[in-house]
Amino acid sequence: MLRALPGGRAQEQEEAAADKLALLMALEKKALWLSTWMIHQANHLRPSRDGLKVGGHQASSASVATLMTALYLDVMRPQDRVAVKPHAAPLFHALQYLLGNQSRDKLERFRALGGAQAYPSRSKDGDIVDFSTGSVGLGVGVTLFAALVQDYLRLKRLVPSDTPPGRMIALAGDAELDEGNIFEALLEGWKHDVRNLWWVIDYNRQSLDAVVSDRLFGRIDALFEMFGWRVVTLKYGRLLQTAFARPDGEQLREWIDACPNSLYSALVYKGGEGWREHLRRDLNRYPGIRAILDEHDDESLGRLMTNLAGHDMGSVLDAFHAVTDDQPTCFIAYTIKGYGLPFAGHKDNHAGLMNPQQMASFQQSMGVPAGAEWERFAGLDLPSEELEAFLAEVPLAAKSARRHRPPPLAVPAEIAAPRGRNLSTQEAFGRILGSLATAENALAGRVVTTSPDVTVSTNLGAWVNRRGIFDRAERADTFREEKVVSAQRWGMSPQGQHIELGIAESNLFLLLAALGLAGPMFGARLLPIGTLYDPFIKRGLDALNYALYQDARFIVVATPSGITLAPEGGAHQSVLEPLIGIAQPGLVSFEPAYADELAVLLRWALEEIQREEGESVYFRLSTRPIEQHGRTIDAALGEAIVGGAYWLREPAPGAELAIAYCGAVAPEALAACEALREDVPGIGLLAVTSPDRLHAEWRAALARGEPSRAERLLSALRPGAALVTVCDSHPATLSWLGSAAPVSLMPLGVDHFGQSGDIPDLYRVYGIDSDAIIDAAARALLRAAGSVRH
Ligand SMILES: Cc1ncc(C[n+]2csc(CCOP(=O)(O)OP(=O)(O)O)c2C)c(N)n1
Ligand SMILES: [Mg+2]
Repeated sequence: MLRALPGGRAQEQEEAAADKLALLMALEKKALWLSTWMIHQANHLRPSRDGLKVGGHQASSASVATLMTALYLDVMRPQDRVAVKPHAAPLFHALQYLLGNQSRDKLERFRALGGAQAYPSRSKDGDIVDFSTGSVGLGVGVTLFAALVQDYLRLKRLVPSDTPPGRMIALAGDAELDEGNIFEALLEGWKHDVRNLWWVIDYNRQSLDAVVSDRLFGRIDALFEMFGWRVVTLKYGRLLQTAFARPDGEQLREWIDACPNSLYSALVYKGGEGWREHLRRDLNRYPGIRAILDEHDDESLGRLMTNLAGHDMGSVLDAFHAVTDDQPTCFIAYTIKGYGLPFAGHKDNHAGLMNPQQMASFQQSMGVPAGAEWERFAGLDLPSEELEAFLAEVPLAAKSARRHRPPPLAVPAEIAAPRGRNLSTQEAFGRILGSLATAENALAGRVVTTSPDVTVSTNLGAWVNRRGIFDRAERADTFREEKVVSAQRWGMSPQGQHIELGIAESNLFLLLAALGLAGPMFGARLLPIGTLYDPFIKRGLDALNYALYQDARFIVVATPSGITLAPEGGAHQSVLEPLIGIAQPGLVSFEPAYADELAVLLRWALEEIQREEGESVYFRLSTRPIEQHGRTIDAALGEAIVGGAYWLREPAPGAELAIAYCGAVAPEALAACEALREDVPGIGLLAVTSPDRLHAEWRAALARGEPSRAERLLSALRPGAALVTVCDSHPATLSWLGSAAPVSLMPLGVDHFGQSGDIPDLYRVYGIDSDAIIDAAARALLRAAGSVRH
């Protein structure tokens, strides 16, 4: 809605609105052209070297052309942040090109190396992208958590709170609403009373394979309303509304309302003739309808019948501008997939590409002369200067940083290791955070913890007792007020530094994504630490991958883990997670055995997640108390712990045998080492704190042609010596060490489902107790001897 001009000059106001509408419609037309052309030239004009279709989504882009043009070129303000429907990337790039933020060169290299990305990417496309998207549903979900993070920062005054908040906007495909993560997020958002959230659903009634079920959207609006959202439905454009207002127009509205999605889509594709045939058959008895049919030729009838509000710039602008408060709002915008293109409405159009003939006639209809395909205003009826002036005034073009780069927060030189004879890494973690909670430094003020209903059982209790739970409102701890004794103090307030989530690991990782982007997104760094049970990483794995793909920075503490969680049994046991730690890009993983190692590593992690080229960090911890060393860690040992491995028992030069262990099986490895020392006096015991770091460094060193850390460590043994590896996870976690050095390796570990038991029984059954290590050592020694002979 345009603001009233001084003096209430209604006519001028109307004229200005009409001018703006004309400009936006012209630019929408251009964005549609550019997105279509970008895909066309990538597929048809760029020489193919591999025989692969390049792809790109012309139909999906066309479907959101009006909505996105309205948002990017008029509605959005600099502080708003957007997750764009992944397959609308070409249209997104086109709009950024019109705004002068995207180069022609990148558009020409759409989907080629170094060019504009297939799906909007924060890290590859740069500052223009707020949230990466690609895995449908996750981009929608993350906006909700970003809204929560924005509130967290504003309520704590970590960012200015006297400027208006940004709206977190998701442009969602309708089929994205089949993804469960959206509903998990909705529920969580409702609990946290999220604000300033817009989800714009491109309701084109088509997914990839098919036309979406009619029944789905009969319920969607009620569902959003149930969660406190405002629902704005943009159904019919102005042409259709005018037709409905004519005699018998109501019949036409009822006919369209009742028209099944698949028939509507098919008729969109068939065009005027198809509409006429059906309307004649069903509504010919109404004179008003007959008049409408007579007045329209096929082309204009097609235009009328496809005049949905999601393609009607005036309706779209009115709907967006009418929302001025912070209530979460869902816009259900009726659109047509492929609108304005020859395959509009065709159910197979998702990956469809216009062929060269279709493209030639589209180019002609767009009035774009040959050779002027990339010109920003070619073929538009309005003067270039006017278009240029308009674009320069677009709110989003205002020179304010889209991406912030706040400096790192200082991390203390040392974090004290918790004391105690027997400690588990999980308890050590809880105690380290507990003492951090008492620290009055800037760092502690930026730590934010979160957990999906396992806060207490992952040992965050001490931290939460001190730092409190975050809530928009002050809420007393009822149990405390009622004097019910409990170790947990769960007072809630805007000052709280723990965000408690319901049990949904996908939400945990989406929240970590949003928290981990607080610095670049809102200008204030947070140091997020999320806890969960190790096996349930898999439950949120795509969201974790999604968070890391966009370079969000956080610490994940996963505990308990492995079969070491013993009585908890097979359903809770984790096996392959250390391999995720090794293989997952953007994530460094550690599995320390001792409390002092964890203290060194947590300190390092707080720095790592703030480093420009750093990564997020995953700790795999355990509830098993093990005897501690009572040692002091000097700089060299600290460096080795961070590097991934050190000799807990140094081997004699040229030793015949060593054991390498990782994590909670340290006592078994130590016991086996002591038992074997009688027969093999030079035996070494290698403590591996990070198979991931060790593996990565091994590859990097190989590429440089230098000896790797693993190789240097193992070179203390004689070439061909025996090495037993043992871990409470899949044996492949460590078995690669057999390639890093000339050893005869025997890998122990767990490679099938666990069961309830105690540690001695389970370690025996799964072959990772000290007897198993001793047996494996004997076999490895025999093999090693054999390999020397031959
Ligand atoms: C998690 C996930 N599963 C599958 C896909 C493959 N995929 C890409 S788009 C799409 C259909 C999307 O339909 P909709 O959201 O309605 O988008 P539109 O109709 O606007 O193209 C599918 C299944 C994906 N990108 N992500
Ligand atoms: Mg769709």
